[in-house]
Amino acid sequence: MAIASIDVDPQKTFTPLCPDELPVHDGDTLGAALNAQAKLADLRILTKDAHPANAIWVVDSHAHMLEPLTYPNADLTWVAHAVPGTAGFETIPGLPKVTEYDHVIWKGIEPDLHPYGACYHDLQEKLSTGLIEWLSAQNVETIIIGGLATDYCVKTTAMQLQDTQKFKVIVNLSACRGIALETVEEACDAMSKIGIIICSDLDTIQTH
Ligand code: VGL
Repeated sequence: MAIASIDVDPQKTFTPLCPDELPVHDGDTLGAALNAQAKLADLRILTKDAHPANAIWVVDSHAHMLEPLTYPNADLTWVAHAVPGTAGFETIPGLPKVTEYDHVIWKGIEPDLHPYGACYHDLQEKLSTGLIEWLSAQNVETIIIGGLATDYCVKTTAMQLQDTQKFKVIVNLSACRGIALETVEEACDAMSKIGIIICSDLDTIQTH
C-alpha cells in the first residue's frame, strides 16, 4: 500500500508574482512545505490549471469576477489565469520539474470547462481525469494534499478523493494557502464533516 502526495495547482498565477491573475497571499512561498510533504510519500503528483485565454468564463477585470454563470461546466466568472505559455502557468519556485513527478494532471483545457477538483474535467463529475483510477492502480491508501488554493481547488480535490471512499485523505494546511479567511474556514468545516483529516502541522501527520 502506498502513500501519495499531491501538489494542487502550485502555479505562479495563484501568487503575488502574477498580481493581475489570482494572487493568493504567500502562495509563492509554498515550495519547501510541498517538498517536505512529498518526503512522507512514495508517489508525487502535480495538478495544474491550464486555461485558454478565450475561455467562456473569462472577464476582463477583478471587479467583474465571482459573478455566477449558468453554463453546465463553468459556475463563476474569473479573470484569465494559468494560460499555457505565460508566467502564470509555470510552477512556483523550488518545486521539481514537471517530468520529475510520478503523475501530472492538466485541467480546464477546454474553453467551456472550469473544474476546481483534479479528479473530473466537468463540474458534474462524470468525466474522469483518470486521477482516481491511477491512484487505485498504484495501490495508494493514503493521500496528503497541499497547494493552492485551500478554499477552491485543494478543497474540491480532497472532497472528490474522499467521496470515493477508497483513500485516507489528509489536507496539510502548512502547505496550503487560501484566497479568503471566511471561505478557508468554510472549506475546512466541509472537509472535516465528510471525514477528511485536516492537519496544520506536518509533524502531526499520521500516514498509517
Ligand atoms: C482556483 C479559483 C479559480 C484554485 C482556480 O486553483 O484554487 N481558484 N481557479
